[in-house]
Amino acid sequence: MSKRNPVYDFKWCPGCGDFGVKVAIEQALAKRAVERNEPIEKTAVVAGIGCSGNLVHLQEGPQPFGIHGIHGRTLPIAYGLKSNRPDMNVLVVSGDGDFLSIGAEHIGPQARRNLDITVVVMDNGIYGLTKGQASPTTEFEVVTSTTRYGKLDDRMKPLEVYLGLGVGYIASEMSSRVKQLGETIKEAMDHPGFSIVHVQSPCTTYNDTYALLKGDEKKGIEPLAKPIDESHDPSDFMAALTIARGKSVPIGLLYKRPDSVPAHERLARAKERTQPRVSTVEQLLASMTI
Ligand SMILES: Cc1ncc(C[n+]2csc(CCOP(=O)(O)OP(=O)(O)O)c2C)c(N)n1
Ligand code: SF4
Repeated sequence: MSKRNPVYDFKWCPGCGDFGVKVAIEQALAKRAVERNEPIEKTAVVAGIGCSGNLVHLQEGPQPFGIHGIHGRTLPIAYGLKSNRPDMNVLVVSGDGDFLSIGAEHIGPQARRNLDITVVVMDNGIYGLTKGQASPTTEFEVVTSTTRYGKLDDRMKPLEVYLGLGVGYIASEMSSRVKQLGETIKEAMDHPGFSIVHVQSPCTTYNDTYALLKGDEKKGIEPLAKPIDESHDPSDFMAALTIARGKSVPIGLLYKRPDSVPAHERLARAKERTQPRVSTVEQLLASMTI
Protein backbone atom coordinates (compact mmCIF):
# COMPACT_ATOMS: atom_id res chain seq x y z
CA MET A 1 0.00 0.00 0.00
CA SER A 2 1.15 3.53 -0.58
CA LYS A 3 1.75 6.09 2.08
CA ARG A 4 -1.17 8.55 2.27
CA ASN A 5 -2.52 7.62 -1.14
CA PRO A 6 -3.38 11.04 -2.67
CA VAL A 7 -5.85 9.51 -5.13
CA TYR A 8 -7.84 7.86 -2.37
CA ASP A 9 -9.12 10.79 -0.33
CA PHE A 10 -11.43 8.99 2.11
CA LYS A 11 -11.83 10.64 5.54
CA TRP A 12 -13.35 9.33 8.76
CA CYS A 13 -15.86 11.56 10.62
CA PRO A 14 -14.59 13.44 13.69
CA GLY A 15 -14.64 11.19 16.75
CA CYS A 16 -14.99 7.94 14.79
CA GLY A 17 -13.75 5.04 16.91
CA ASP A 18 -11.66 3.73 14.01
CA PHE A 19 -9.05 6.46 14.66
CA GLY A 20 -8.10 4.73 17.92
CA VAL A 21 -7.89 1.34 16.20
CA LYS A 22 -5.63 2.79 13.52
CA VAL A 23 -3.16 4.13 16.10
CA ALA A 24 -3.30 0.89 18.10
CA ILE A 25 -2.45 -1.12 14.98
CA GLU A 26 0.43 1.22 14.12
CA GLN A 27 1.79 0.76 17.64
CA ALA A 28 1.38 -3.03 17.57
CA LEU A 29 3.10 -3.37 14.19
CA ALA A 30 5.98 -1.10 15.22
CA LYS A 31 6.50 -3.07 18.44
CA ARG A 32 6.41 -6.38 16.60
CA ALA A 33 8.94 -5.16 14.03
CA VAL A 34 11.38 -4.07 16.77
CA GLU A 35 10.91 -7.21 18.89
CA ARG A 36 11.47 -9.56 15.97
CA ASN A 37 13.98 -7.35 14.23
CA GLU A 38 12.07 -7.67 10.98
CA PRO A 39 10.90 -5.05 8.46
CA ILE A 40 7.34 -3.78 8.72
CA GLU A 41 6.80 -5.18 5.19
CA LYS A 42 6.71 -8.61 6.82
CA THR A 43 3.08 -7.74 7.61
CA ALA A 44 0.22 -7.55 5.13
CA VAL A 45 -3.04 -5.88 6.12
CA VAL A 46 -6.09 -7.37 4.40
CA ALA A 47 -9.04 -4.97 4.58
CA GLY A 48 -12.75 -5.43 4.05
CA ILE A 49 -15.14 -2.88 2.55
CA GLY A 50 -16.53 -0.27 4.93
CA CYS A 51 -15.30 2.81 6.78
CA SER A 52 -13.31 0.33 8.88
CA GLY A 53 -11.64 -1.25 5.85
CA ASN A 54 -10.38 2.18 4.79
CA LEU A 55 -7.94 1.91 7.66
CA VAL A 56 -5.60 0.21 5.20
CA HIS A 57 -5.17 3.53 3.34
CA LEU A 58 -4.75 5.66 6.44
CA GLN A 59 -1.85 3.96 8.20
CA GLU A 60 0.94 6.36 9.03
CA GLY A 61 4.63 5.73 9.50
CA PRO A 62 6.41 2.68 8.04
CA GLN A 63 4.03 0.89 5.70
CA PRO A 64 3.02 -2.76 5.76
CA PHE A 65 1.71 -4.28 2.54
CA GLY A 66 -2.03 -3.81 2.07
CA ILE A 67 -4.87 -5.43 0.14
CA HIS A 68 -8.26 -3.73 -0.02
CA GLY A 69 -10.38 -6.64 -1.21
CA ILE A 70 -14.10 -7.16 -1.71
CA HIS A 71 -16.94 -6.95 0.77
CA GLY A 72 -17.08 -9.90 3.18
CA ARG A 73 -14.13 -11.77 1.71
CA THR A 74 -11.22 -10.78 3.91
CA LEU A 75 -10.76 -14.34 5.16
CA PRO A 76 -10.56 -16.09 1.76
CA ILE A 77 -7.98 -13.48 0.68
CA ALA A 78 -6.04 -13.90 3.91
CA TYR A 79 -6.18 -17.70 3.50
CA GLY A 80 -4.71 -17.51 0.00
CA LEU A 81 -1.98 -15.17 1.15
CA LYS A 82 -1.03 -17.04 4.31
CA SER A 83 -1.08 -20.46 2.58
CA ASN A 84 1.47 -19.28 0.07
CA ARG A 85 3.50 -17.13 2.43
CA PRO A 86 3.34 -18.67 5.92
CA ASP A 87 6.29 -16.46 6.83
CA MET A 88 4.12 -13.32 6.46
CA ASN A 89 2.20 -11.81 9.37
CA VAL A 90 -1.35 -11.40 8.05
CA LEU A 91 -3.64 -8.92 9.77
CA VAL A 92 -7.28 -8.62 8.72
CA VAL A 93 -9.24 -5.41 9.43
CA SER A 94 -12.99 -5.60 9.02
CA GLY A 95 -16.30 -4.08 10.17
CA ASP A 96 -19.20 -5.84 11.87
CA GLY A 97 -21.13 -5.78 8.59
CA ASP A 98 -18.21 -7.00 6.51
CA PHE A 99 -17.14 -9.73 8.94
CA LEU A 100 -20.34 -10.84 10.67
CA SER A 101 -22.96 -10.34 7.96
CA ILE A 102 -21.81 -11.04 4.39
CA GLY A 103 -18.51 -12.53 5.61
CA ALA A 104 -19.79 -14.70 8.47
CA GLU A 105 -19.66 -18.04 6.65
CA HIS A 106 -15.87 -17.81 6.39
CA ILE A 107 -15.13 -17.59 10.11
CA GLY A 108 -15.80 -21.24 11.02
CA PRO A 109 -13.58 -22.84 8.35
CA GLN A 110 -10.57 -20.66 9.20
CA ALA A 111 -11.11 -21.16 12.93
CA ARG A 112 -11.19 -24.96 12.55
CA ARG A 113 -8.20 -24.84 10.22
CA ASN A 114 -6.50 -22.59 12.79
CA LEU A 115 -5.08 -20.32 10.11
CA ASP A 116 -2.33 -18.31 11.75
CA ILE A 117 -3.71 -14.82 11.21
CA THR A 118 -5.18 -12.05 13.37
CA VAL A 119 -8.49 -10.32 12.72
CA VAL A 120 -9.37 -6.92 14.15
CA VAL A 121 -13.13 -6.39 13.96
CA MET A 122 -14.28 -2.78 14.32
CA ASP A 123 -17.79 -3.15 15.67
CA ASN A 124 -19.92 -0.01 15.50
CA GLY A 125 -23.25 -1.84 15.37
CA ILE A 126 -24.15 -0.31 11.99
CA TYR A 127 -23.17 -0.14 8.33
CA GLY A 128 -21.29 3.17 8.40
CA LEU A 129 -19.95 3.56 4.87
CA THR A 130 -23.35 2.98 3.26
CA LYS A 131 -24.96 5.48 5.65
CA GLY A 132 -26.57 3.69 8.54
CA GLN A 133 -28.27 0.37 7.74
CA ALA A 134 -28.74 -2.22 10.49
CA SER A 135 -25.97 -4.78 10.96
CA PRO A 136 -26.01 -8.07 12.91
CA THR A 137 -24.78 -6.22 16.01
CA THR A 138 -27.36 -3.41 15.87
CA GLU A 139 -29.53 -3.58 18.99
CA PHE A 140 -33.06 -5.05 18.88
CA GLU A 141 -35.76 -2.51 17.97
CA VAL A 142 -33.33 0.22 16.87
CA VAL A 143 -34.72 2.24 13.96
CA THR A 144 -32.37 2.54 10.97
CA SER A 145 -32.89 3.16 7.26
CA THR A 146 -33.46 -0.59 6.76
CA THR A 147 -35.40 -1.20 9.99
CA ARG A 148 -38.19 1.38 9.82
CA TYR A 149 -40.27 -0.38 12.51
CA GLY A 150 -37.20 -0.96 14.62
CA LYS A 151 -34.88 -3.95 14.19
CA LEU A 152 -36.84 -7.17 14.58
CA ASP A 153 -33.87 -9.58 14.67
CA ASP A 154 -32.10 -10.20 17.97
CA ARG A 155 -28.65 -8.66 18.23
CA MET A 156 -25.84 -11.07 17.43
CA LYS A 157 -23.40 -11.72 20.26
CA PRO A 158 -20.12 -11.99 18.34
CA LEU A 159 -18.01 -13.33 21.23
CA GLU A 160 -20.43 -16.20 21.73
CA VAL A 161 -20.41 -16.87 17.98
CA TYR A 162 -16.60 -16.96 17.86
CA LEU A 163 -16.47 -19.42 20.74
CA GLY A 164 -19.07 -21.61 19.06
CA LEU A 165 -17.14 -21.60 15.79
CA GLY A 166 -13.94 -22.74 17.48
CA VAL A 167 -11.88 -19.53 17.40
CA GLY A 168 -8.82 -20.21 19.57
CA TYR A 169 -7.97 -16.68 20.72
CA ILE A 170 -10.64 -14.09 21.46
CA ALA A 171 -10.10 -10.68 23.02
CA SER A 172 -12.60 -7.87 23.40
CA GLU A 173 -11.54 -4.22 23.56
CA MET A 174 -12.62 -0.60 23.11
CA SER A 175 -11.21 1.78 20.52
CA SER A 176 -10.76 4.51 23.15
CA ARG A 177 -8.31 2.31 25.14
CA VAL A 178 -5.62 2.79 22.52
CA LYS A 179 -2.61 1.59 24.53
CA GLN A 180 -4.31 -1.56 25.84
CA LEU A 181 -5.76 -2.22 22.39
CA GLY A 182 -2.30 -1.96 20.80
CA GLU A 183 -0.90 -4.43 23.34
CA THR A 184 -3.81 -6.82 22.79
CA ILE A 185 -3.40 -6.74 19.00
CA LYS A 186 0.31 -7.42 19.42
CA GLU A 187 -0.41 -10.39 21.72
CA ALA A 188 -3.01 -11.71 19.29
CA MET A 189 -0.45 -11.54 16.45
CA ASP A 190 2.00 -13.51 18.63
CA HIS A 191 -0.59 -16.25 19.22
CA PRO A 192 0.16 -19.23 16.93
CA GLY A 193 -3.24 -19.66 15.28
CA PHE A 194 -6.48 -17.90 14.44
CA SER A 195 -7.07 -14.90 16.68
CA ILE A 196 -9.77 -12.26 16.82
CA VAL A 197 -9.66 -8.91 18.60
CA HIS A 198 -13.22 -7.63 18.67
CA VAL A 199 -13.26 -3.87 19.19
CA GLN A 200 -16.15 -1.63 20.18
CA SER A 201 -15.48 1.25 17.78
CA PRO A 202 -18.44 3.66 17.86
CA CYS A 203 -19.76 5.41 14.77
CA THR A 204 -20.32 9.02 15.84
CA THR A 205 -22.51 9.73 12.81
CA TYR A 206 -24.98 6.81 12.68
CA ASN A 207 -24.75 4.94 15.98
CA ASP A 208 -22.95 6.83 18.73
CA THR A 209 -22.61 4.35 21.59
CA TYR A 210 -19.78 6.05 23.53
CA ALA A 211 -22.02 7.06 26.45
CA LEU A 212 -23.68 3.65 26.58
CA LEU A 213 -20.36 1.80 26.65
CA LYS A 214 -18.59 4.10 29.08
CA GLY A 215 -21.64 4.95 31.20
CA ASP A 216 -22.46 8.28 32.80
CA GLU A 217 -22.12 8.54 36.56
CA LYS A 218 -23.96 11.88 36.73
CA LYS A 219 -26.96 10.47 34.85
CA GLY A 220 -26.77 7.19 36.78
CA ILE A 221 -26.00 5.18 33.59
CA GLU A 222 -23.97 2.04 34.32
CA PRO A 223 -21.18 1.40 31.78
CA LEU A 224 -22.05 -1.44 29.40
CA ALA A 225 -18.35 -2.22 28.93
CA LYS A 226 -16.79 -3.90 31.96
CA PRO A 227 -13.32 -5.36 32.44
CA ILE A 228 -13.19 -9.15 32.66
CA ASP A 229 -12.52 -10.18 36.26
CA GLU A 230 -8.83 -10.83 36.97
CA SER A 231 -9.70 -14.26 38.33
CA HIS A 232 -10.90 -15.40 34.88
CA ASP A 233 -8.82 -18.23 33.42
CA PRO A 234 -8.73 -17.63 29.61
CA SER A 235 -8.12 -21.35 28.97
CA ASP A 236 -11.49 -22.18 30.58
CA PHE A 237 -13.90 -22.45 27.65
CA MET A 238 -17.09 -22.74 29.71
CA ALA A 239 -16.14 -19.73 31.86
CA ALA A 240 -15.47 -17.75 28.67
CA LEU A 241 -18.88 -18.77 27.30
CA THR A 242 -20.62 -17.63 30.48
CA ILE A 243 -18.92 -14.23 30.22
CA ALA A 244 -19.71 -13.94 26.49
CA ARG A 245 -23.39 -14.64 27.16
CA GLY A 246 -23.65 -11.99 29.86
CA LYS A 247 -25.40 -8.64 29.46
CA SER A 248 -22.30 -6.43 29.55
CA VAL A 249 -19.53 -6.01 26.97
CA PRO A 250 -16.55 -7.77 28.54
CA ILE A 251 -13.17 -6.09 28.08
CA GLY A 252 -9.98 -8.15 28.08
CA LEU A 253 -8.75 -11.59 27.04
CA LEU A 254 -11.78 -13.86 26.93
CA TYR A 255 -10.39 -17.13 25.59
CA LYS A 256 -7.05 -18.61 24.58
CA ARG A 257 -6.86 -22.28 23.67
CA PRO A 258 -3.82 -23.88 25.26
CA ASP A 259 -3.19 -26.45 22.48
CA SER A 260 -2.89 -24.20 19.45
CA VAL A 261 -1.18 -25.81 16.44
CA PRO A 262 -1.56 -23.48 13.44
CA ALA A 263 -2.62 -24.66 9.97
CA HIS A 264 0.83 -24.54 8.33
CA GLU A 265 2.34 -26.59 11.15
CA ARG A 266 -0.45 -29.15 10.91
CA LEU A 267 0.36 -29.55 7.23
CA ALA A 268 4.10 -29.87 7.87
CA ARG A 269 3.48 -32.53 10.54
CA ALA A 270 1.08 -34.41 8.27
CA LYS A 271 3.65 -34.42 5.46
CA GLU A 272 6.23 -35.89 7.83
CA ARG A 273 4.06 -38.75 9.03
CA THR A 274 2.12 -39.68 5.86
CA GLN A 275 3.02 -40.92 2.43
CA PRO A 276 0.19 -39.49 0.31
CA ARG A 277 -1.14 -41.67 -2.51
CA VAL A 278 -0.12 -39.78 -5.62
CA SER A 279 -2.32 -40.23 -8.68
CA THR A 280 -1.72 -39.07 -12.21
CA VAL A 281 -4.35 -36.85 -13.87
CA GLU A 282 -5.33 -39.82 -16.05
CA GLN A 283 -5.86 -42.03 -12.98
CA LEU A 284 -7.95 -39.33 -11.29
CA LEU A 285 -10.14 -38.88 -14.38
CA ALA A 286 -10.53 -42.62 -14.75
CA SER A 287 -11.64 -42.91 -11.13
CA MET A 288 -14.47 -40.48 -11.82
CA THR A 289 -15.75 -42.25 -14.94
CA ILE A 290 -19.03 -44.07 -14.39
C1 LIG B 1 -21.10 -7.41 -2.40
C2 LIG B 1 -21.37 -6.06 -1.80
N1 LIG B 1 -22.51 -5.84 -1.17
C3 LIG B 1 -22.76 -4.64 -0.59
C4 LIG B 1 -21.84 -3.64 -0.67
C5 LIG B 1 -22.13 -2.30 -0.06
N2 LIG B 1 -21.45 -2.11 1.19
C6 LIG B 1 -20.26 -1.50 1.26
S1 LIG B 1 -19.68 -1.35 2.81
C7 LIG B 1 -21.07 -2.10 3.43
C8 LIG B 1 -21.28 -2.29 4.90
C9 LIG B 1 -20.19 -1.78 5.73
O1 LIG B 1 -20.48 -1.98 7.08
P1 LIG B 1 -19.39 -2.44 8.10
O2 LIG B 1 -18.68 -3.64 7.62
O3 LIG B 1 -20.05 -2.57 9.42
O4 LIG B 1 -18.32 -1.28 8.06
P2 LIG B 1 -18.35 0.23 8.57
O5 LIG B 1 -18.56 1.06 7.35
O6 LIG B 1 -19.45 0.38 9.57
O7 LIG B 1 -17.01 0.39 9.16
C10 LIG B 1 -21.95 -2.46 2.42
C11 LIG B 1 -23.25 -3.14 2.63
C12 LIG B 1 -20.63 -3.90 -1.35
N3 LIG B 1 -19.65 -2.99 -1.43
N4 LIG B 1 -20.42 -5.13 -1.90
S1 SF4 C 1 -19.80 7.04 9.15
FE1 SF4 C 1 -19.41 6.25 11.20
S2 SF4 C 1 -17.95 4.57 10.90
FE2 SF4 C 1 -17.94 5.83 9.05
S3 SF4 C 1 -16.25 7.30 9.34
FE3 SF4 C 1 -18.15 8.26 10.03
S4 SF4 C 1 -18.22 7.84 12.23
FE4 SF4 C 1 -16.76 6.41 11.35
